[in-house]
Amino acid sequence: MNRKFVTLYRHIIEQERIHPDATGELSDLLADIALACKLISLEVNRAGLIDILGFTGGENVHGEQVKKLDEFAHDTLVKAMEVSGHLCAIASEESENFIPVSEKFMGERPMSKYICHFDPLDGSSNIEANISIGTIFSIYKRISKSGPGTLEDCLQLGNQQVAAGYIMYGSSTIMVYTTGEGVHGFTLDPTVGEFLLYYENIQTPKKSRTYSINEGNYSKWDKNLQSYIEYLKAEDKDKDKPYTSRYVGSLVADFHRNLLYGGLFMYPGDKKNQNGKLRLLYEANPLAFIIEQAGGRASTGKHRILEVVPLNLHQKTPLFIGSADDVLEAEEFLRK
Ligand code: AHM
Ligand code: MG
Repeated sequence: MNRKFVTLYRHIIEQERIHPDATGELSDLLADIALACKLISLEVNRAGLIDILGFTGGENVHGEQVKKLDEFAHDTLVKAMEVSGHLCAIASEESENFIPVSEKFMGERPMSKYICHFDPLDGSSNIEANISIGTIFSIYKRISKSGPGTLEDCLQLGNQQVAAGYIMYGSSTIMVYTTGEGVHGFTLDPTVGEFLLYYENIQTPKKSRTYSINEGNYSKWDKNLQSYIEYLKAEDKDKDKPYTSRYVGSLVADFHRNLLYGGLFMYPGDKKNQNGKLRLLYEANPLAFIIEQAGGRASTGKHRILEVVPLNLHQKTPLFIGSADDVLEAEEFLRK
């Protein structure tokens, strides 16, 4: 297959054909996300120019209100996705409550059957330093029968996801997604405005020699985690140690590097924040679905992420995610 000519949309349609009962609605949603993220990508690229062009004072050159980028990303995703009529609710890290999609957009389709969760612009505090940031999304089928979606629709176990993915705005813009049939990666070719396939069926190495964690929090961790990190840093040729440390501080960038090369990303709970910093619905669940599809593992340190019961929309969770053998070893240390 000439990969140059496999666009994201063609790939999604080919995946859809694996399921004879598919209606095409999920494919539409993925295409809508891709469109929204092309717009976000343009805006992220322009972010560095905003100071130079001098429109930080609230208005841009067109006299329009300049929004913070994460707000822009949230609005763009909501607008792009609600018009399809396939969603009955949206939940976003940028919004306190979920957004029930109004009957207006459901139009002919009061049975709109999907829910979408997203973190519109993760790592946005890194923008000014030109560090890669990303959008993370996750799609579920509704539980309620009709009308606008409910909180119950939004609070489903991660193992109920039907699709998940992320877009990384880095040296190039890439999109990685799964619908439960492997993990596939695309690069945005800005000349034609298309995401083109660059990596089909990504499998992450079973064992790595890279760990990613904010070690500045060391003094707040429990003893078992401290000794696990010491263990990773100790010399042991037979175990391919010491491990190397890589931490961007931008989840999508850390996750993507570890997905391709192998690695263990950790954001644990600590004395101050028992459940760490990352959100179950917007960050942990979608990345857990992807890593499992790529042969890796995702855990709270004790339990499989995809089986954690969400009790509220912005619930946080400790996260240990990446190469399966490394996550297993971390779990062993934490149990001691
Ligand atoms: P955000 O959702 O406010 O952008 O925060 C999430 C980010 C992740 O991208 C990253 O992994 C983490 O925060 C880094 O946190 P820390 O600076 O505590 O290491
Ligand atoms: Mg985030």
